[in-house]
Amino acid sequence: MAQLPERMSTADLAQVVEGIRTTVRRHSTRFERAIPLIASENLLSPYAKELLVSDLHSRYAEGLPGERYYEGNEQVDEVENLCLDLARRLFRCSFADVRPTSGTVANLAVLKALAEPGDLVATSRLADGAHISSAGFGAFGLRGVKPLYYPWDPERMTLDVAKTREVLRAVRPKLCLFGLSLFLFPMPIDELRPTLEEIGAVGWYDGAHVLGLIAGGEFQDPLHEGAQVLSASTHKTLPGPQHGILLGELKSEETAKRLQAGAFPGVTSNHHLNAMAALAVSLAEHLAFGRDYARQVVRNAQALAQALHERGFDVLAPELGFTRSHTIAVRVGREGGGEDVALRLSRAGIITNKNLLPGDKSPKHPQGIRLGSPEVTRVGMREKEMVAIAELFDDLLHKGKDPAAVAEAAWALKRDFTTLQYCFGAGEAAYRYYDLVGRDPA
Ligand code: DSN
Repeated sequence: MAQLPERMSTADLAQVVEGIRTTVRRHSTRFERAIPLIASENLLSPYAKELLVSDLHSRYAEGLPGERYYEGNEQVDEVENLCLDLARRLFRCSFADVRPTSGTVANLAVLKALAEPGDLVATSRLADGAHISSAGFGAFGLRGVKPLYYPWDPERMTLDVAKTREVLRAVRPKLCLFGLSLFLFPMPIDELRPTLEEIGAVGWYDGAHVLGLIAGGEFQDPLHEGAQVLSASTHKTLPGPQHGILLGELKSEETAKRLQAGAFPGVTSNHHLNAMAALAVSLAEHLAFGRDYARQVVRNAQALAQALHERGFDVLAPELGFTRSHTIAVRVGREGGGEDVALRLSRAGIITNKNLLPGDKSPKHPQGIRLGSPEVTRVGMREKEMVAIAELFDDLLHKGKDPAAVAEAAWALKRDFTTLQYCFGAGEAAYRYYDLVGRDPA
């Protein structure tokens, strides 16, 4: 770990700044040369990225458009009203709030608005794929609500509908959270809708991972299947800035007001106006290109899963076609376990993460890795390249090929895929991983 001396001159600090810039350049070049398969990451379009470093970054605008606590917000209001309109249009819904600054903050806003400390909130277990918001050490704990876990069907990698109905009827939670971070298949909300109505529970969907697929018509449509509110981050399969969003088909004006108050002043002050403006661009781009993008994301995930399966990898849910989303899960106990395999892949230029799978006890030593297709699709890769990526896995993890040689082969594959697709300006403003900060001189 870098250690700074206790006393530092201005010249020393200037050197520190240069060092930070160099390190970030090295990071950018590393990612340009790598095969990034983190299911929750994506690349921001040039026009959206430009707005992240605009003057908006320096400003405040608390409250709603037209009802601010600061002056100078006329243009901010114009952009935010557009952003809200684009969000409602893209998700075919009547309510949007684009002020949460992340997915977890959006989840906190929902918990603040729709639950009280001590309430039971139905959700999934972390080992079954839930986000850390559902944990006692996460947003649930912060709001003081208690998780009621859905019975899980590990074969189908989704909740067990019949048993869930029984549990919901017996316990009657007032809020039921659907949505996962290991999100392979749609959640059976439409099947549970009558039960939610019977017990008077609000259906809440965390759509962070699959937001761009929902918008692109490639996954389920939770707000029209029985969920009233959808919370999400905006930078996964929806390739926007790191930000958050609330969407809804709400049953009352009062719920809308509670959610807005949950967002501000509940869990935000300023809402990162630069990111909000970048989100507006990303929503417009997804309206234009999202259907094609979402379709290819799912096809690529399925092609990668199939190619890995054919090479002897234990990809989950083969009878169900492995996945209906951007994500696949691979049990890698035979290859050394999730922690070891993710590290070895990273040294060979393939970026993944270790992941809990059903039955796992230790988050540090899980059996699985999670792979996602959002970023490789964004740079134009298709099914053929997914097969080539599976070959790299096989070479490294089954045939014992040298990691440095695999990393070279990864860059040879990636070299033709370093510009962005599915956005405005893709051709003219050729996107590069190192665009604003420059290239690693090494
Ligand atoms: N940490 C993200 C993920 O990788 O799924 C969710 O916030």
